[in-house]
Amino acid sequence: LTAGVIGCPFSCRRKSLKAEGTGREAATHALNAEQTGPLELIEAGLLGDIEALGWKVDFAGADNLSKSITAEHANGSDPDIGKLKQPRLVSQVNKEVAERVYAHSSKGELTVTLGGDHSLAMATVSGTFKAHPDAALIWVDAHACLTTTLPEQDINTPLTTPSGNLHGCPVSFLMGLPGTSKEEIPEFGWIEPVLKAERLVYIGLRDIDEGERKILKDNKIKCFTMHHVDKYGIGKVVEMALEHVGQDRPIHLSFDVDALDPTVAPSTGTAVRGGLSFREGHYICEGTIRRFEGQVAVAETGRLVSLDIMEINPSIAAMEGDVQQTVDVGRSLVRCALGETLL
Ligand code: DIR
Ligand code: MN
Ligand code: MN
Ligand code: MN
Repeated sequence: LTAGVIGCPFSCRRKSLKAEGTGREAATHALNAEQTGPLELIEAGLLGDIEALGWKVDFAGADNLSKSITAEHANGSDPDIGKLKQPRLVSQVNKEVAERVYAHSSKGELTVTLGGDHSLAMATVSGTFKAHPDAALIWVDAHACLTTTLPEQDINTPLTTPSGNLHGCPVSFLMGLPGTSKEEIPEFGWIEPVLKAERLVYIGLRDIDEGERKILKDNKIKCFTMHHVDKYGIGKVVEMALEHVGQDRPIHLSFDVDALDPTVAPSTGTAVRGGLSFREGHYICEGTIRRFEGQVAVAETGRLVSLDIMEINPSIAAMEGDVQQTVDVGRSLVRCALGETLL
């Protein structure tokens, strides 16, 4: 078994690009200063963790997106499209990462992508679904990451998000929702709408805007919000989620650490109170209770083909120890998804 590990220290937020000086080096520096999550995970020993679980690791480096992260983008020549910030940069980085994910996936490897920004799911889902067209996506997040399409929006820029941050809308692009077509936004024309509504299930949602609520309802997308986690318990929620997407599909698990409660994962950009506990987050990834009737988690299905651990941001810390805690959680989520707690 081989795990292809991709680290992408990357932010969709413009402030990350305000570097001292000019040139690619400055741009890369600025990004890394804001988004060293993957680097910290690697330095903490994640690759050794994975190998200790019996995997062979194919890792190409956590900071070598040199082709995409260019000085040109750092110096303001990437004007907004509608509300979207840094659209060309985000698109280019994702296009490159998508190729890498596909390269691993098409060899039959499990791909682990470390973020960095959750807009990277454009890449990870595109690459994974190209290799596994019948896959299902389990999206663990406080947020739905669906764009809103407002009728009053400028006709040239139908895509809008309240924040303009592209981490708020990767799922829309992957589903091909109105406003995301090649004609409407050619800058993202490489993204194929590979994701069908019935192959997507959310766990952990608790911060949904009105436009997203409508998209979720109109498309009958299965959601297990924090309300459902409280009501049914995480074992039942994961069981129902897997049942919903179908028994034999390959699974892509996209895990935004802001799905966890901020007391569990504090170093993240858009923390929301009332999230998953440490154990609930790990339960989704692992398979410790496979002897319980019917209740299985993602890893123990043996169908996990792609894992994203996203939005670990070591530049955010209110208290000493926050970064360490968040990096440790990310690391143990990966371990659990790769079988650590399987007997
Ligand atoms: C917020 C945050 N809805 C936005 N989205 C996040 O910026 O559009 N998704 N953080 O995970
Ligand atoms: Mn982000
Ligand atoms: Mn989120
Ligand atoms: Mn997210």
